[in-house]
Amino acid sequence: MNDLAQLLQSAQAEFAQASTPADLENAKARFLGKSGQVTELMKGLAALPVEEKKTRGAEINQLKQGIEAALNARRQALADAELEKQLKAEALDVTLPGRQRGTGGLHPITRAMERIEAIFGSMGFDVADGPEIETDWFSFSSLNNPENHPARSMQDTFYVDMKDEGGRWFNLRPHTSPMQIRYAQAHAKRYAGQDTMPEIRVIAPGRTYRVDSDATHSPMFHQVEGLWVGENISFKDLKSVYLNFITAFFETDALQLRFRPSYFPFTEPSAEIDIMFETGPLKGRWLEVSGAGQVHPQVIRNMGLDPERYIGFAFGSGIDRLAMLRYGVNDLRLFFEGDLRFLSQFK
Ligand code: 2NL
Repeated sequence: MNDLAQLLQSAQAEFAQASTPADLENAKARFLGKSGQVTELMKGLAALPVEEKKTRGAEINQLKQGIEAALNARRQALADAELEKQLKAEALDVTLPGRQRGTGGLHPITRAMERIEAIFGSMGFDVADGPEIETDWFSFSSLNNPENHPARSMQDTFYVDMKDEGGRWFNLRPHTSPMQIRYAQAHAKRYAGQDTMPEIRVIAPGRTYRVDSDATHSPMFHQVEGLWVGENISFKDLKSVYLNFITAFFETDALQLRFRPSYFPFTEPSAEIDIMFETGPLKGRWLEVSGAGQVHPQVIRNMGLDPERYIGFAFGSGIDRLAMLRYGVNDLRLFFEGDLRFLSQFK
């Protein structure tokens, strides 16, 4: 093998050994650079006789081309390897499950409340909303509570460290009745002086507060009250409305309704409403679900209406209890702990 073929071989070997583009360019310089071996051979041509210069020059050129070809081939191979590495590093496993966008859900109490609003809405009831911090008058006096009634005591009602215009402490409303009094007052005012007034048909769902905390009582709980006042609204309307509500809420006709005599300062006569499922896990047990009654004449008067002309019924039900029965929840506290293992079951 002549010197030129050997040189080509060693160039190919060095190129093959270069594992990075920088190594390769250094190897190239050793052959084709300013004082590279091929360049030195070219310089040597000057000293040769003309004939030999021609053939030797052609041979060196051929060598140079061979080396450049080897160089380019190695450059391409290194670039390919680099690309391959990069693709591998950035590879997407399209068979992996995608990242899920977790979907939220409404709280079961909210769901129950929305169902209640929809059912009463279908019977023509409006929905009242109002403050959770109330005056003594709206929470107690307007509802005919006597001055010394135990509900007014610090043991039963939460008070706020602030007094109203009459010098009485504000309270955290212990029921949603104040919203109905406010609603009825606005209604009465709006139609005052007119011959006829549309009936008042409203429910008041919302948060309520009492000093009470155990397995079945939370200091913050939810209530829905209902009010229907007109010129001829009686207990039979209460019974049909409540039966319609409860069968729609529990999505069953297989239940019975029972009224038991009771007492509230704001209704007369008053009743407790019990229901009994005829099927299912609670079958045959009477469950207390509401208090109700005919609105007391003094309360009608406090709404700004004439009790000689207007009469109606009101009821108050615990939403938490209804939601427990509806969704099969056995501990009230689950609603208020915020445990996702519980909450995520409602979607
Ligand atoms: C109960 C008792 C009741 C009412 C609430 C009411 C509201 C107005 C006027 C008259 Cl504006 N009454 N509400 C009436 C009877 C009973 O709730 O034990 N609820 C859980």
